[in-house]
Amino acid sequence: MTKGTLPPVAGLPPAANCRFGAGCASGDGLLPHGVEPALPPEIAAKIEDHPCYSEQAHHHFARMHVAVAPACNIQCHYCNRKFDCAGESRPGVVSERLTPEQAVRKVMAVAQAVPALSVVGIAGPGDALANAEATFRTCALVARELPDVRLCLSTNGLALPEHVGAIVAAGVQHVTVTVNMVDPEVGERIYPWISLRGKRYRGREASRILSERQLEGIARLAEKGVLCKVNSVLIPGVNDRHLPEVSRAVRALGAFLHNVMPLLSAREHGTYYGVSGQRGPTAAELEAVQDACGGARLMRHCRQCRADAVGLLGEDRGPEFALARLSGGPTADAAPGRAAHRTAVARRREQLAEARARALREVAGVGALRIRVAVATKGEGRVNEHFGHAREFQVYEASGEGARLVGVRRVAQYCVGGEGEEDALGGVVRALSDCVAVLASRIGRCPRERLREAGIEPVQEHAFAWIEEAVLVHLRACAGRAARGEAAYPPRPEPVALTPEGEAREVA
Ligand code: CLF
Ligand code: SF4
Repeated sequence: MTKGTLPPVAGLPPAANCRFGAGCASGDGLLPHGVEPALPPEIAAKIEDHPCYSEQAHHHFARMHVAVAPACNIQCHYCNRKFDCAGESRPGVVSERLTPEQAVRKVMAVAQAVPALSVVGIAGPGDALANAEATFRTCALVARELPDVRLCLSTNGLALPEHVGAIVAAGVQHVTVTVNMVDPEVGERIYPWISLRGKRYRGREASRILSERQLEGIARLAEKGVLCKVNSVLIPGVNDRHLPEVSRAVRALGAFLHNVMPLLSAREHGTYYGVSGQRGPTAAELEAVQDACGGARLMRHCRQCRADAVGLLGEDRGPEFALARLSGGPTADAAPGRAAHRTAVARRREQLAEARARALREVAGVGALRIRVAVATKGEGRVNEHFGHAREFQVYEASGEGARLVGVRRVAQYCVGGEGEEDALGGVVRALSDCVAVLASRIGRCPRERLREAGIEPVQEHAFAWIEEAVLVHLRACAGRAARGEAAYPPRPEPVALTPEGEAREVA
């Protein structure tokens, strides 16, 4: 072994040691966080401020959804019409459905208050293209008022082929298509029916038609230069083994990005799957399928947002902009604020690139050591959230090659109204059970003790540092301890199987 290199550490849960072996850097195309695969400049320009299409951008830019699309033309077994479109949204009632005119009023109000706003999306609560008139009118109104803000649509794809021309004409450059199967035998376990040109189709035929039209639509979008993201809902036992084939098929047609999301299923949602007991995947199952789908452009930072979400991903400021709270008066031009924000982000990105390069030099000698670290952040790419205020943790995998985001774990907030919630703390500890450390700007005494008991090192010394740099500096510290013959990190209890929301789950 070369001086300064370390073997994988025995006794760690598999996730904390190298899971990728020699293929990590080459075979599956996984890249360290912050390193986008080389893209043609015109594509890079299209994603640099889109928080969903670029993982880097999600630290700095906000999206808002306008709920102008209530109807749907298909039925998914994971959807209940009372709830947001589960293909793009976390189940939860949309607070208010909007007309295009109301939507643009809301967009103007958000633009005033949120200079980070870069994208306006239509993602339900039904299907954007099953409500084509309202969708395209909204696009036209938003484009007229805020020409520097991107337009984004989400659709199940059934009505996509005949709307590609309208999408291009509306100036929409980003379209998400939810594709859960390319095999109608799989599809008939997901879709009971579709409705096309006034006729209802059921069973395998419904899925065959849906799949053909989804794939045709994706190919046409690619031909027209519209960036297409494919969302797939991972349904254990239904399409888990099938999704790599979906990934290959949609990429072959020109899809830019694949986003594999966990099925959110609970009896109280009133969905077919919820009522029939179909479970969602564990965090490990989700990650395994994401890895199997591979490819450099696999989205791992999706938050399954509501169809009326506002703010950075992971933040929902929607209630602040309810119609009843809008003043209705004229609004000032917010474009200079957005331009200033973009300039500030460009500066931050330069600083981040310097910090990344510095940190990579620091970890050059850590050998095969590979760890997982959870980070509390509220944006800007920094460790800048208190442990007790975090409602999610970003999980990074760090090695000598760099740091990359592997997932986001949602948790119940531990500190509410100044009081620590014991149950919530237990949930956070379980959700982070595959991590050797948690980095936050501040961690209280109680959670520090509890984290240590669970073998997770509480780390506050990187408060306000760049995330990547902080994660890599922590890796270096672990390596240094091991080089001195000490434990690289606290002893690890047995990991538990977790849902992607951080709940422990029995797995047969
Ligand atoms: Fe919205 Fe979707 Fe556009 Fe993003 S969300 S319409 S592409 S602007 Fe993003 Fe939210 Fe995940 Fe969607 S995090 S659910 S992928
Ligand atoms: Fe529900 Fe969306 Fe499926 Fe339509 S496409 S049934 S709104 S999840």
